[in-house]
Amino acid sequence: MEWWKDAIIYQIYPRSFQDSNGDGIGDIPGIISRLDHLQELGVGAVWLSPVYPSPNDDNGYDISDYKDINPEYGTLEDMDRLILEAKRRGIRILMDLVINHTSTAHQWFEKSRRRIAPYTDYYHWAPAGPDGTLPNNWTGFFAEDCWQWDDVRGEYYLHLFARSQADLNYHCPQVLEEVKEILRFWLDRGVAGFRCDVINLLWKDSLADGEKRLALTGLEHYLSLEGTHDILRQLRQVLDGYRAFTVGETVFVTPETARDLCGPDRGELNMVFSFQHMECDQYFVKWLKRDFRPKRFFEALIKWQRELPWNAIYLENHDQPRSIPRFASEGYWRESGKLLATLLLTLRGTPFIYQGQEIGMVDFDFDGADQLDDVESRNVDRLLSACHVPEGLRWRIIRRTSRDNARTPFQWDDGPNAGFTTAARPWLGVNRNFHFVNLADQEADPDSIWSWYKDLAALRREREVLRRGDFLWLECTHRVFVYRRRLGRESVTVALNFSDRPAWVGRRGTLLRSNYYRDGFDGRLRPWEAVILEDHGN
Ligand code: ISL
Ligand code: CA
Repeated sequence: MEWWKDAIIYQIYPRSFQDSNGDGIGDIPGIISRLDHLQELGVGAVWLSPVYPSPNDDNGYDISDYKDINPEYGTLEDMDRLILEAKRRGIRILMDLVINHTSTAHQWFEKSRRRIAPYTDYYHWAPAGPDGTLPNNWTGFFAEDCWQWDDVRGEYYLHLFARSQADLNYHCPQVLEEVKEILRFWLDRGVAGFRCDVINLLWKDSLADGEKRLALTGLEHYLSLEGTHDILRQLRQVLDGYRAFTVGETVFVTPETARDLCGPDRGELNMVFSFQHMECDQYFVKWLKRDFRPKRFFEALIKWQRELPWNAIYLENHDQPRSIPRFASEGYWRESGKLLATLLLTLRGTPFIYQGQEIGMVDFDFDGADQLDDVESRNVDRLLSACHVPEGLRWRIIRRTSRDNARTPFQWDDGPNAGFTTAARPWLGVNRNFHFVNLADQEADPDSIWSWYKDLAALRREREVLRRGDFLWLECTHRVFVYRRRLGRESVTVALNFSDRPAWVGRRGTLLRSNYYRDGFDGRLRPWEAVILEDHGN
């Protein structure tokens, strides 16, 4: 049963969801206490960003033990309780599987750096280059070198991400066996599957120099290689025993390369998170002007809708700025939140809602760099400052790109710290707009973004055409996107106006939904209006 074709999946960033014990850090008991919220929203599964023990250099994406829970978040018993309590509400739990790298605090790394068998080759170790330089010319994802010298071993190790995230070496066969064990460990506890972090980078074919590029030199030595496909097929054999689900986070994929990773005949992943539609907003550093191009965004979506039979649909996650200021307009905050919800929940594929998206949370309102936590932002800040970029400019760049934008605590109500924690200070600042943007207010308001999400989730459950129907685009201009979903004789049209001005579209039909009050639809869309129409005569 492909349950994931009918479900909406909700991403939780555990550190920022709900604190239960007043230490300012979200935790698993906190998540359990909020399961009713997720059930009300109508989600079928929850993906938890990492909850494993971790030094938190990259907030849990640096794992030091794959078979335990970070004491900050709770215990294995709490996790078991979460799985059970979620199941009682018809919600599955997905874990984040981060197997491209481990934390350097993992005991595998401790043993590997001491050359203790069988761990000696668990990581990519290399001596200095001939003239005492780094082993190769690769560059990493986080604005730092991707080689780090280790005194204990007397060699460098590879880290494509932060210095404390050492890349695992899949040329060493034990590594994959360890990963299979990890899968079984969690699947036996009742987890329904995994979101697989940067999963198309696992296999490095060699450590030879890469072709020089502006960013990520060395990419051709590890991007979506056959070795990775082979690993995924081996993991699939374990997963199949549990009928488990996987979504891969896959960087720099095209529909063609994505199909190789998640095509139904491939026996690898069930779907992937691709990035092309997310790259349709460019910031011109020179003018620092946001330049989101709706047409390119629609075209990217259309391309992926057409070329893959099924895929993951998302507009937000813990690495990206919030979607309302990014793709729509804070000036039309409510309309924009609903418009983006309409897009997310009516495209073909499995929609992923990121925590806070359902109440229209927006980017952080920090006052300065000292309030940042994200390792990437801090590295970028250091790099720009080394290049003598003035502070004001640095700050503007970081504000627009920082991953902390999406990581501020969930805004539950308008009490202290938005109901996230009873601590005086949460681990990351709460957005001061929580007085206007919070769940409690929106629950009381049938016209809120939250109510709209619930309503559309229900509509999607009722109308199979919205889940399983074909996708056909009808209009795609620099601000208007119109498409049709069709299943047998059922047909529904969605029309979206991504602009502050009214727009005309050449479609009619019975109005099912609009994010404005109106009786019928005459073809004229108001600013940031989204309508869903029932088509006739098909
Ligand atoms: O977030 C990014 C840029 O701002 C991406 O390049 C991101 O680093 C990439 O998508 C990989 O992300 C995943 O792996 C990282 C982790 O920091 C991210 O949070 C995770 O989603 C390393 O594990
Ligand atoms: Ca806590």
